[in-house]
Amino acid sequence: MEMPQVLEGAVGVEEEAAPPDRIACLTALERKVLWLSTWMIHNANHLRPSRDGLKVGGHQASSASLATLMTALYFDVLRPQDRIAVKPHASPVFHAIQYLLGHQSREKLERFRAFGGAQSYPSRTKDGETVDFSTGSVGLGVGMTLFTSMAQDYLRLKQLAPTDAPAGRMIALAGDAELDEGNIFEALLEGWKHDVRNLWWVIDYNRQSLDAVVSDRLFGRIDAMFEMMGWRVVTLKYGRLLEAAFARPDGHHLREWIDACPNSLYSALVYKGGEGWREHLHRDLNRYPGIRAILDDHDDTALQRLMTNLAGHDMESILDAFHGVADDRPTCFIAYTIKGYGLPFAGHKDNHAGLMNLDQMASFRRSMGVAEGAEWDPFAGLDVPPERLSAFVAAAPLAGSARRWHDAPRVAVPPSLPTPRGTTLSTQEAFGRLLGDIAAAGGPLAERIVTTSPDVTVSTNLGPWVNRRGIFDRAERADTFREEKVVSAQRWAMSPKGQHIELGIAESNLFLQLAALGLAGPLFGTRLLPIGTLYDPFIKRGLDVLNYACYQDARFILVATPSGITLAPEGGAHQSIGEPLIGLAQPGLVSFEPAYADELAVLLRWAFEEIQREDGESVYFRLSTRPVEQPARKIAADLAEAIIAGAYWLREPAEGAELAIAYCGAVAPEALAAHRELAEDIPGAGLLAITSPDRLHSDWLTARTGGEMSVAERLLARLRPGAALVTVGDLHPATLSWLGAVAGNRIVPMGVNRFGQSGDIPDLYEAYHIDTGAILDAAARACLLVLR
Ligand SMILES: Cc1ncc(C[n+]2csc(CCOP(=O)(O)OP(=O)(O)O)c2C)c(N)n1
Ligand SMILES: [Mg+2]
Repeated sequence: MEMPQVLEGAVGVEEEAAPPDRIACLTALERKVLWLSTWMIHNANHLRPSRDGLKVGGHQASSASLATLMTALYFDVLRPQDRIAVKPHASPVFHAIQYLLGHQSREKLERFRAFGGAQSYPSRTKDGETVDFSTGSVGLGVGMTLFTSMAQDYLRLKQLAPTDAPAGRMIALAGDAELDEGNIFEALLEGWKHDVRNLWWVIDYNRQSLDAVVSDRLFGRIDAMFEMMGWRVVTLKYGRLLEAAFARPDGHHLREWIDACPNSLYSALVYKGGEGWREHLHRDLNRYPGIRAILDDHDDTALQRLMTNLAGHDMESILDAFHGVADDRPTCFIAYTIKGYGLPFAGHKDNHAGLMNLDQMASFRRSMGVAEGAEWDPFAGLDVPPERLSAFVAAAPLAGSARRWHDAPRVAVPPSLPTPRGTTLSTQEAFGRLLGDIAAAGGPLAERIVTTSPDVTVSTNLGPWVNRRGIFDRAERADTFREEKVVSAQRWAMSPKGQHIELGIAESNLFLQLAALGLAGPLFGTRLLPIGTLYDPFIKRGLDVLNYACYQDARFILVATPSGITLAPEGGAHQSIGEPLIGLAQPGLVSFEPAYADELAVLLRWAFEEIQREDGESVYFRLSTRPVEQPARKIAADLAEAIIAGAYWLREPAEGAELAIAYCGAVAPEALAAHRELAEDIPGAGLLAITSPDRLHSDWLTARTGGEMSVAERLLARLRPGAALVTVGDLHPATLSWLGAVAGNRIVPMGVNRFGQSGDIPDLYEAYHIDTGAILDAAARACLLVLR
């Protein structure tokens, strides 16, 4: 059999080279994709023995809804450079398609939702290369495609990615209820501001969410909204059967009837089938002879097929729509579909978690022509010969290789970064200067750093960097204030050369942008070193998105500043408390809270390496605006190592000391003062500088299971067993209180666990008991505990 020739990447060429039986092959594959996805879920729930009594789940109805669209995309439309985010609960369809493409094993399908098997929701880190973007938290995969398209533009406009091949299209397959998520609208607006291109959002418009049928009023607005943002909207409403019926005499009455049919009635009738349609059409349209003729021509089965013939299940309509778009304008396809299409619970409002029972599955299997025992066979029961189908699949542009990720060369990082000069500095100031110096020095590191911030560029001290490196835009845009000779400390000209992406105030967008930039290596073959800045308390605004970015192993540096009640006059609404616990608990993110500029210089350099290490993580710096007197010292290699490991003795304790104070971050001056006073009564007391509660903690956990001594244990071993330990920081006390369990020290954890308020640092530190006096009191209490 002759292999059809498919040329990669050239718009419109696929049409010419397409084999004549393309529709037959695709329709057959669609049947198989529906079958396999349904069977995979059935197998997981009914045939695999359960050891814990839990329902396994899976989404047969949500999968059926996308079977046609995904078949069209994966076997015909997508090119290797396109990247796709799949609606989370269509994961079974995705795995079935990868299986047919030869990129997924039968074992993994049999173990769908089991340990080591195909994942419930497509996961980059667990399912591997076939997945471009992880999904799961609805709305985020959709937004992710938009920011990845911006990342692609960033690279291409700077010639950092090859421009001889066409740009990839960033494609999201979205459930209609995903559009309720606010992050979608935030992303849309940002995308419009940045003139985003090469973006397709395909909306699986089945008019059902998890709980119910969605509001009729909603979609009247959706297309207008996309158009307002400069998108092309392609509505795929009726399939060819229905269009043919509408073209018959009186057919327009049928169209008007369906157009006016409320979502909930349409869904209910889909569920009821031919008889239900007949009853309603008879009641409402019987006066038209043409409609009576249509009803007479269709038995119940044919009438159900006709009335459910929406364009999102009509292969030819879908292919026409996708191939009809040849430019880079962002395009929203609103594809009318049916949730559970082809399955017995199609259209039922409660079908989201519905699973076919054994009898339903048996009759579905027979209707699919699949013999018992041939359930996993890739091409059994189809009306196109298997060898023809396998040749067709082999010719799909995505069939060639399972490799979807690029190897991106590492960016060289200098052995050290110069410590910002100054006797009194805040860590935020130090950060600004460090980046400013990197910008001035130039070279490979400076070329690959890209910064981004949600409207807090200046107030998080990115100014020195931006002044040297400029703001990114697809077009050149002048700095009007500068041209008009109005004095300003900030240069604000924009161009494709710029290396700062300025976002509007939407923390969710910041984290999606960081996720996209942080995947530039595997997605586009060129590593970027993204740095995002925001105020520490607003991490929580974007927290699910930060988690999403980490879940798919995107690599970036997050600089959160200002932080804590140390922000003093700004007041409680801007003062963060629990964020260090996020730093401690968030997988894929390592956090630091240094006190001094020289520590930050060591850590920032390390972070540029860490985010490039194969099993590295993203890095979160919690910084402060408080000017702090800097230690006069040169950092030797062993001290640098300790700073990175999370702690070092700023004042060494005497061997077997009775007491130590352990501090983290901006309270360093109070801790030093308290230590100085204590030294008179307890001469051997130690002062432990903690740069990363997170690193110390995770090292302690690892060491406990490995039987080795952890960094924290080694440090605390200097003290007498059971010695008193006071921990203090402008952070929730639980961040450090676990230290008491490391070596059995009597601990008094201090920190902030109430909302902050306006004030100056002396007033606030006193009111929240993290001032010198409070540390001394705590030390006294801790010593009493030891004596008791
Ligand atoms: C952020 C978030 N909240 C809630 C859920 C639970 N959830 C999963 S699917 C879904 C509704 C899906 O409706 P739709 O997007 O229309 O997809 P359909 O199943 O209709 O294809 C919900 C609420 C989730 N996955 N993510
Ligand atoms: Mg839906």
